[in-house]
Amino acid sequence: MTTKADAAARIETLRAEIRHHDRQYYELDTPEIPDSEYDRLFAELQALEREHPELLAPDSPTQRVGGQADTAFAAVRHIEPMRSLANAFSEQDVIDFDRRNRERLGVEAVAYTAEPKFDGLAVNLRYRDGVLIGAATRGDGETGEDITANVRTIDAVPKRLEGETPAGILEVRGEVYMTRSGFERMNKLQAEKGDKVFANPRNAAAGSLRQLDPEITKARPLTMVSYGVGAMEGERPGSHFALLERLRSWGFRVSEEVRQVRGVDSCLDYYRSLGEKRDALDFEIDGVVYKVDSFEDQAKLGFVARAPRWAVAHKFPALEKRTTLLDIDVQVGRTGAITPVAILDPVEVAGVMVSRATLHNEDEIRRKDIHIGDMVWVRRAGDVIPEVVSVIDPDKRDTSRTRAFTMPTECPVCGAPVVRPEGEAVARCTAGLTCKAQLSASIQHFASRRAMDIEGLGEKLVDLVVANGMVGDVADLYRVTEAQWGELPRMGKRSAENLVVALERSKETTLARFIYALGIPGVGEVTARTLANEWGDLDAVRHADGETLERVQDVGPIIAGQIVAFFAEAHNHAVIDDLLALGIHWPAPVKAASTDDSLVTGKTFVLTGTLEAMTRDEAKEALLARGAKVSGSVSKKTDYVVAGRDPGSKLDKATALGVTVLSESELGELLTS
Ligand code: 5U1
Repeated sequence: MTTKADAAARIETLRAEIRHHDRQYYELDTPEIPDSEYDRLFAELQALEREHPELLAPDSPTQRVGGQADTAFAAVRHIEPMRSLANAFSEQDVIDFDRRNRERLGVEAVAYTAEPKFDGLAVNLRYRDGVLIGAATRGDGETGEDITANVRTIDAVPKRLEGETPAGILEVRGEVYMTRSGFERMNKLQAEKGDKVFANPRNAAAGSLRQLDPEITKARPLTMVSYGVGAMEGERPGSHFALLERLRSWGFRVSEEVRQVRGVDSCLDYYRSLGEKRDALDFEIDGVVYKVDSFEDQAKLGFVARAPRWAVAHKFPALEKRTTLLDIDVQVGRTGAITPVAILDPVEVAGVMVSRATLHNEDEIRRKDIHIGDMVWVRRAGDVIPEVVSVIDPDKRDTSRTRAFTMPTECPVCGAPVVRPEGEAVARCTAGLTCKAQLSASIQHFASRRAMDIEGLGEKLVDLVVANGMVGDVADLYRVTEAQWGELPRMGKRSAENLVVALERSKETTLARFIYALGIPGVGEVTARTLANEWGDLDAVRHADGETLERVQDVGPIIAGQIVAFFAEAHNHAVIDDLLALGIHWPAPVKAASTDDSLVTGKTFVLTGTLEAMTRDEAKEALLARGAKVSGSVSKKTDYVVAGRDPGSKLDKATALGVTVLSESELGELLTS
């Protein structure tokens, strides 16, 4: 037990720190520490106050729910307070939570609803007779900020409820968030315009919601998921799960991942299985919420201080960790872009060891005031490359042990001059494909899964064949013989055989994949597919002028210019002709000849469950190639839901909305019709 004097001093420090971070988080949308670090400070304060109850003060951050309402927006009092959740950081915490519930309710096993905890911004929507009349942030739990005008711009928020509309007042609670892909797109745009770049999707969502101009909010990719109600006139269903169903029927988005579970083992199974999916999801979740399902039981359990006894947030490992930045290396990419890479003291971030992280470019290093030797926050989220988010206490850095980074003036691989054109953020090696780093990266891109999909041709092998001069361009790959592959270090006879088969197989491709594989700067998968769909013919793309290209959807003057510049190089035409002569081919154009007549053109599909004959990606590609749209969620606008094995709740929703459900073989028939 700490002495009272020590505890009092530490409590004071912790309260001041937490207040500071509350302001940074809730009012300024610029948190300085990740949530996990905040949770740690908060838990330490709670533990000390428990140990020394005489030091508890009514204004301690532990005695209130969340942030303070800001002055920029009008204050709104919630009809029913918005509670926060107690946290569970370990399985034992969840076991204790369940034991307390069983004891208090006097039952053998408790039924829970388990759901993802979205990492967004909690909001309260107010409806009168089924019509949206207001929206507010959580604020301090009693009073929030009026963000009605901004929330109205979010498509996922129903402005008028569907179906059997509830009479009187209804408060709906949920989380406004930004998808990972939306966040990446938005940040890229912000950086291009020289505007504020956000550290993570949560900050981006918070910053977007608290704009004074709703037009700005409207342009941001925000969505909302609903997870409960506050005040509600009229009859309530008997359980939380049934309430979520009702919210769905009124047109709210409810997570597809919600499940009813019974007993603590099922809770923990749910946690593990969602944890495994976490990286693959297009949205960030920071844990799982278990709620006692029966409302009658919830009422029996009641509340303690700031949180209900009947619910707990079981947290996932943090996506941000602190470590030392040991050095900054530079990497040469496919287009010669020189990217500074942080070499880190290896640290485990949410189950993965991270020892390198991108620093994007020189300007980012200056903007974040990063020096070699600094202590930094590192973030790993989904499939995105880990990045250095910020420096910890830059004001306290020991300058005798840190140094600033300078961009090299010569390419570290080939020695050619590095130039950074006026007004551009990226510095480039000027040697083109004579630089082995650029050549190697181009070949890796060409061979990658979403391009020519040459199985077995990984980074190390490509580096090797480039380094020893066996391959001078992508077409040379098809000229290397099985015997030559087999002579390479660590390449057995079997691997060489398989590689030759994979190369042969890759010759049968699609036009979209081929265009993407060429690695034209600015032409990603989507643009490649659009070009292929629009024209269905490589020659049309090769010889198009900028003006014609700009007529294609999503192709602006910059990308059009990059395509024209690519095809202005005689060398690129020579490589393409060589590839075609080596036998690379694709089916005759679908769109140009017959897409307009295709049964799937213009229709919206949702794919759910496991498909047998093809992957979901392949089915999606086939549909997109025929002019269909593929969406991630079922709504009244969905034309078909394709249900594979274990289809989940999307199938239930399709049935409820009367959307046509197709089997995989029926999809196959549609695609070939
Ligand atoms: N999914 C989910 N997130 N979340 C956050 N449910 C949920 N419930 C909450 C909060 C703060 O609070 C109620 C249990 C009061």
